[in-house]
Amino acid sequence: MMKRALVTGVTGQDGSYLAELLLNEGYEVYGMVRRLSWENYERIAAIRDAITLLEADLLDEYSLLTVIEKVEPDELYNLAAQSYVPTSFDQPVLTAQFNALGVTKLLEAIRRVKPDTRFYQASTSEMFGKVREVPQRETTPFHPRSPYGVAKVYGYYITVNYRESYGLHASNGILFNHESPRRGLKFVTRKITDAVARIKHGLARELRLGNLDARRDWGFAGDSARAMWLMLQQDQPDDYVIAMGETHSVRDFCEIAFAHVGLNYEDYVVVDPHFYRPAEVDLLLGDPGKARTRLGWVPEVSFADLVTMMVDADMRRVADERPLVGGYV
Ligand code: NAP
Ligand code: F7E
Repeated sequence: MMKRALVTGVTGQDGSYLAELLLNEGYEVYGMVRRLSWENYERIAAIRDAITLLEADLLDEYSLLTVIEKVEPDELYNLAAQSYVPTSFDQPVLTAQFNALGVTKLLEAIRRVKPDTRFYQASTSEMFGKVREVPQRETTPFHPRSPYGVAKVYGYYITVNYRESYGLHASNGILFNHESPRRGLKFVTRKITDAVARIKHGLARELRLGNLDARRDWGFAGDSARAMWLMLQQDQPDDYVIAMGETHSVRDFCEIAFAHVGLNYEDYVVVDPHFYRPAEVDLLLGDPGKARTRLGWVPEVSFADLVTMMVDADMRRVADERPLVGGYV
């Protein structure tokens, strides 16, 4: 019998890659979507007819119970979240309701309806925040720097707690930043590659950014989706850091992205304090050793290839004037 997987956040960047991977692995794929006044299925357009979409919301535990009763999933991947760090400073309560309590609601629904469901929680390197050691690994203490990070620490520990209390097969992927041509346009990588394309095509003159010295361990979202799936194929649930093991600054990203189309970023990038955060995460660098050894996970796309993949995709989109994927700046 085909395995059934339920993906929350299927309309997001990661959900779309994961749903594709699960289809390729032979799963019956169900995606949870919330009701919006306008369908935002751009990222899953290519697989829309191959998956089943069901409406529910992380805020509404009854809708989660109903979806789990209907699907009876073998695996549930919880990718739904308010995922933009600056918004978490403006909407701290809503962020906690989605990213913290939403996880409890899902775990509790699984416990009541189908406790043998394997559960993946989308945890994040933002939990390390003001980092206590470099590189960060599974044992590094957390020190989140935003309401987003704080809420995700709750999501992490409630997942560990349901594993320890009720024996659920529940795992945390502690994923470092991962990007793609499907990344939302407000995140810094996609903001840069979109601007490079618009500047190159004469549609924009400058790019306004915040802290150019922030450093991140950036990887490709398709590689990250494989890591999520691998975690749920293990006999025992556990927590894993997923990272490239390299760190680069926002400035480095700009330099490579502009240079790829023959431009010098210094001629176009303007630092604008409007994009500074109340508290910054200065440096992230992950140690993916455990994932490599235990899961056999190895990323296939390098940092440089990721940047050029994103620039090339935005160059094609801007040239074709295709509708934007991931929202509008
Ligand atoms: P994303 O593109 O922003 O997608 C978020 C998804 O969550 C969207 O499908 C969104 O639906 C859905 N969602 C938001 N609020 C919801 C609610 N109340 N009920 C139901 N669905 C809701 O994020 P992503 O980059 O794919 O990230 C996926 C997950 O990994 C998130 O939990 C994020 O926090 C975490 N994470 C991401 C990274 C990264 O670098 N990308 C790293 C570590 C962890 P709509 O389409 O309706 O808005
Ligand atoms: O910022 C700096 C900014 O918004 C990266 C989410 O997926 O990854 C993501 O969170 C860095 C920060 O991602 C601009 O200050 C400078 O230091 O692309 P970002 P993020 O905050 O790291 C983690 C792992 C998640 O879990 C989150 O869900 O870039 N930066 N100038 C800027 N950032 C933005 N957005 N815009 C700027 O103009």
